[in-house]
Amino acid sequence: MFNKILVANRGEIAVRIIRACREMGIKSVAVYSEADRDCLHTLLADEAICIGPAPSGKSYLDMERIIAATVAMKADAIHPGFGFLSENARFAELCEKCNITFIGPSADIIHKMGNKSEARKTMMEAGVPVVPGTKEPVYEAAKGLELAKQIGFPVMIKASSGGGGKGMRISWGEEDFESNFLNAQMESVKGFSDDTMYIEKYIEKPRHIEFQIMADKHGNVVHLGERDCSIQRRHQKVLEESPCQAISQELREKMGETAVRAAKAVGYENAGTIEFLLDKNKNFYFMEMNTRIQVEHPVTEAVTDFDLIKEQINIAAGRPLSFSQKDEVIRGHAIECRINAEAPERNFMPCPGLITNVHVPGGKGVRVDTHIYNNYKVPANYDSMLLKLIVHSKDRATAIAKMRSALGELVIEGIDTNLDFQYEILNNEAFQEGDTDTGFIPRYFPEYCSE
Ligand code: MV4
Repeated sequence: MFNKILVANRGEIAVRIIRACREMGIKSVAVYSEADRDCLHTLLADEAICIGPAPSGKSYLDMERIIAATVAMKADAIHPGFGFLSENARFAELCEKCNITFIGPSADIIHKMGNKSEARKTMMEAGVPVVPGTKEPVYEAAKGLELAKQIGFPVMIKASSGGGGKGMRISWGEEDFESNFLNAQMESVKGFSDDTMYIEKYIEKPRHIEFQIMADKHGNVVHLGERDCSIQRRHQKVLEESPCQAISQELREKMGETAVRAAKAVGYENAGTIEFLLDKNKNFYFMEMNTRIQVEHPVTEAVTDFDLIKEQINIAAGRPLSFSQKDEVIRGHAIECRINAEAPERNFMPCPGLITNVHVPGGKGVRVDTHIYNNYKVPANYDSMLLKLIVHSKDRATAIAKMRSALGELVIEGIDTNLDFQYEILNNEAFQEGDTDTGFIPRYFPEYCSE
């Protein structure tokens, strides 16, 4: 087992990883920027080292500084968390070269799954259902139009290096294809220096369903059920839950088996997520694979009772998974609400600043993952997520009741948050009936969705 792990991240996920290390008897090292001297992860770790100024590019995204800190602090492994360097294949490779264990999959797999059209092709060849569309990359609008006509309109034009909706456009017919293709491609060239595109049939009102995968070095690959992440605003998840109301046990087993097949097809190792679109007729299609632990992992922890961060560390150290597929029991229902420092009424503008008072809810089945505390000053340099509130109860209705009660207890003063917006989602009748898809927020909260 590792002696010391460097946590190459900040905020609540760094705190989450430090806690897992402490419980496992592993020493933890926090890295922090000059803006994060007072952040909870810096204070909570066994040791901490400043890696540079506030801008991420000069601290949390600076590979050389993080490797140097790891060597200086004599840590034997790095946990990258999510965001920052977590899906950077060059960073994973650099760790490998420096004899530092990267807690995650190999650089090779990160690279392969980071290219969406290549991932799509790999999955097609493995017999994993993908959205009907192109198999080979597309570079020219004229060629794209020809293929789009074969697929049938409407189509979704996507950038191979895309993500978070960047480099993605809908085309409703031949007339608007060329301009949308060129716009999506231009965005991709600007954002990712890559003009590689692919085209899919447009799926109307899909649900975003993702399966949690865990794979060890001994060939064991297990899925831990799904999360429904359909409640999103501009490709940012707002609320996640497990299980999904629309998925029967039979469909869960089929999708889960498919997710395991997808992971096995690439020789996956460590924690990963297979994203599917689920259409109105319950057809499911592979979308992307995320090669990191995700923000919403506590939802899966609640319904399975496994500690995914500890499993990640065990896997990286060569230990076998602590459970097998037959141990997978989904118990009850879990919901996570992301609480951000932002002003919904001002187009969700980030609102950093001094938190003058915090009170967190508690009680059975209530979990709070956060790095904030009284008199903590939220820096303007990073993501606006402050806190994750996760509830677990015997069924969806009681979980919703618990979440409404917990949100009612949560107090964050001094800065604006989306707390009231979360409350409105939970009070929405369609949400309460489980009638959700990726169009939920624009449909029921159009006033919050001005472009
Ligand atoms: C789609 C789609 C419909 N049809 N692909 C959005 C982000 C990127 N990861 C994929 N996305 C979508 N791809 C086809 N062929 C609809 C979306 C989509 C979406 C997906 C998941 C969660 C929220 C979404 C919001 C709008 C559109």
